[in-house]
Amino acid sequence: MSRPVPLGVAMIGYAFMGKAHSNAWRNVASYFDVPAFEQKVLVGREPEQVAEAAAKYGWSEAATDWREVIARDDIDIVDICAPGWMHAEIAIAALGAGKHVLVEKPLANTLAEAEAMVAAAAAARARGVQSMVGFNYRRVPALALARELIAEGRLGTIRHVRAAYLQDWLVDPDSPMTWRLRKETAGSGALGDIASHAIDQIQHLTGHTVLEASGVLKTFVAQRPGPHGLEDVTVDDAVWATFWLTGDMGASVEASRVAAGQKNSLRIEVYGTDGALTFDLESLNELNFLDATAPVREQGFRRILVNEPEHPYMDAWWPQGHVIGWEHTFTHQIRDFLLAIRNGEAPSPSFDEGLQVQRVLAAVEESASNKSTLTVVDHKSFATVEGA
Ligand code: SOE
Repeated sequence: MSRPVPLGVAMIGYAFMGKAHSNAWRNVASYFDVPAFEQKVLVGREPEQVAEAAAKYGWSEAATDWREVIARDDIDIVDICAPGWMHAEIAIAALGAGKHVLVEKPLANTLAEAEAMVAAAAAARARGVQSMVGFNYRRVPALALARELIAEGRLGTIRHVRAAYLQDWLVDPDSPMTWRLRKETAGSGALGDIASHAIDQIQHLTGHTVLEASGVLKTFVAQRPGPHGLEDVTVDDAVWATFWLTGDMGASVEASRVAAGQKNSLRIEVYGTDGALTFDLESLNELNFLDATAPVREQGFRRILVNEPEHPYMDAWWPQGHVIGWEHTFTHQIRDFLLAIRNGEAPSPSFDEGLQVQRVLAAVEESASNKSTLTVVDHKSFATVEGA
């Protein structure tokens, strides 16, 4: 479906994710063998701000009308870094116009939007037009290695996985309202924003999918300063969820954006019959591995520094031991997206995989709203803190 190279790229949105994706577009061809492309146009609503961002981030043009941009004949790829409420409309239109689409996670704000995006992606794929959702942590070399070890059976049968994604950028009750704190623009709070990464990891690392979900959602700060005074927060600050998956596997996920002191800590633990793995995004070059088949006297987690040329993606960067960063995962993501387009293959995670995560998010929300948790009857309070 693609025109002869170079592929023309348009990006919608230039905030945090637009900055991270732009960095990846600017660097990918310097380190990986990818088809030729041009960073043609950056799209945003504020003309002066988007023009400044385009110049800063290496885009040839700036525009304010995404519909006009996706209709252009010189655009082959649309990278959607806009807020979640815009994902479905832009992606469906771009796919319909024959453009390959990369969209930030989660796929959509609602299950219905996600299902419509999957239908559009299937129709486009039949015409050779590819689509991908940006769960970038799949491209952390340490997590890609973890998946290889699990697939090779080094952990045996996986029994359970624990994941926690903790941040604290909302711990101050006076932190102002943003689109991420309104249900109509974000869909949900910590659940869709960061628990979605953990849920994708649990399924991707193990190859199993969630069958049953239960959860509780909590909004600790009910109102925050908005443009016209205090405004109701309509999404969760934190979520606790438990899952049952195929393969008789259990899992738990917690996510919070008010976990004081935790800056961007995605911790994952995988426990199997023959071994275990632990990972922390704040030490993303390291994977801790336990071989439970070793003689007990020798057992213990050992640290693998995932910076050898043999490790996923690492042969493109520096000699062994020269660590990489959070932003490299976006470069790996763009590399894989471009290679899939060149090879006429469906990139992963596909919109279908994004829909599976969306189904899990919806199940947690429904469980939380059904109040399926039971009250501990006649509990005795041992509170010793005044007013606890
Ligand atoms: C939330 O602040 C956030 O930016 C997420 O939206 C990203 O997906 C995550 O990678 C970093 O934190």
